[in-house]
Formats: sequence, structure tokens, C-alpha cells
Amino acid sequence: MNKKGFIFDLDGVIVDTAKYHFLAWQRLAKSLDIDFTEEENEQLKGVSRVKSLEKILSWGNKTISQEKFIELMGKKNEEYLSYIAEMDSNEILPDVPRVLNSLIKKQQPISLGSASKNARVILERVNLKKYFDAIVDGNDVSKAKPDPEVFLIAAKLLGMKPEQCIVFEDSVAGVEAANVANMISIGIGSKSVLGHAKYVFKDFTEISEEFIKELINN
Ligand code: B16
Ligand code: MG
Repeated sequence: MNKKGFIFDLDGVIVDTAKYHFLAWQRLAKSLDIDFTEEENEQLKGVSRVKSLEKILSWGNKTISQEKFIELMGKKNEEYLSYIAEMDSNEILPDVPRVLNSLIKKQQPISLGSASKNARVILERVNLKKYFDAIVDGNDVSKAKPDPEVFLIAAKLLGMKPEQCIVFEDSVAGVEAANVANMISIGIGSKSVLGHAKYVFKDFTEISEEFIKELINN
């Protein structure tokens, strides 16, 4: 059997933690008198913690000291972690376990490629850590998506060339990162947002066994 490197983003692909990021960022924005909508939250998907706070501050035309910046990031993460602590496997997005199991059966190497510094905790909470041969997250990279660093490290850890890798991503920046890395990008979400991906599916329920075999053999 052929081998490909399968790389999964976390938030928005495996679990929907965007809603918890939103709640935590929203409370923080309120404390700074910044209005912050769910639409604006879309622009924070796949974006690092530092970049997210920079964006929120710029929407509110606010500048703060470096000290305050670090304090606020800590507060946001504390609140976010309190939501994560309540997560369990019911929050895994539809058909993700089916696809992971199918890949395991076919002995395909699997890695995580996430911007989140909390990725390991989340995978443990939802009991999916055992599926991954490698985990690359926000603690392992110096450049955020759309830079391809996170996916290139994942490919290396799996012992695969970039062109042998397939990336599942829900964010614009993540799809761009996969394309720049010369990997096959699969967008999970809507075509209108992720039109730059090689393939786009609404979610994993649309990913058939035939398609998985095609990915492995082509
Ligand atoms: P943390 P992904 C990203 O995860 C999220 O989509 C993004 O909203 C978040 O700001 C980022 O992780 C950093 O997360 O604060 O937990 O380090 O989609 O790349 O898995
Ligand atoms: Mg994501």
C-alpha cells in the first residue's frame, strides 16, 4: 500500500473550539470597550493568540503596553482553558473518527498541524491523541500560518516529502500555508471561503472511502 502523510488542523477540523475562543475573546474585548462580532471572529480562525489580540485591538483602535498585552493574553487563555476542561469526545466533529480509523487501517502516517498552544490538552480531552504519529502545534513553530512552517515540520516528523502530504484545514490562512508547502489542500467548510483549496468539503461526512483511497494512490 502507498503511503501519504495526512496532516490535520485542530480547531474547526477535528473539534469546534472556535466558539470557546469567541467567548473568551469577546469578554476580553468588552473589558476594553471594544465591540466584537461573530463575523469578526471568523478572521481569528487559524490565527495565533498574539495576532488575534493585535487584530482585536486594531478593530477597537486601542493601544496598550506590552505588559498589559501579556496580561490580557494570559487572562484570555485562562478562560479558554476553563471551557476546554469541560470538553469530551462528544465534541469531535462528525465522521472524524471514521476517517482517522480508515487511515489507521491503511497504515497511513497521521500528524496534527495546529496553531494552538493548547492542542495537546484538547486532543487528550476528546481522547484522540492515540491516533497521531506526530503532533505539531503552536509551541513548535516560530512563524504562524499562512507560513508553511507548521506543516513542513509535520511532514518531516512523518518522514514524508511535502508533495506526499495532504492537509485538512478550515481556515483561509491554513489552506494558503498548505498550498505554499506544496501539499494537497483539503478545505473543510464552505467553497466561498476556501476556494483556494484543491478540494473543499462541508465536513468529513462528505469524504468517502473511495476518495481516501484515491488520495493514497495518486
Ligand atoms: P491558542 P488551529 C488556532 O487553532 C485557532 O483556530 C485560533 O482561533 C487560535 O487563536 C489559535 O489556534 C491559537 O490558539 O490560544 O490555544 O494557542 O485552527 O490552527 O488548530
Ligand atoms: Mg482551524
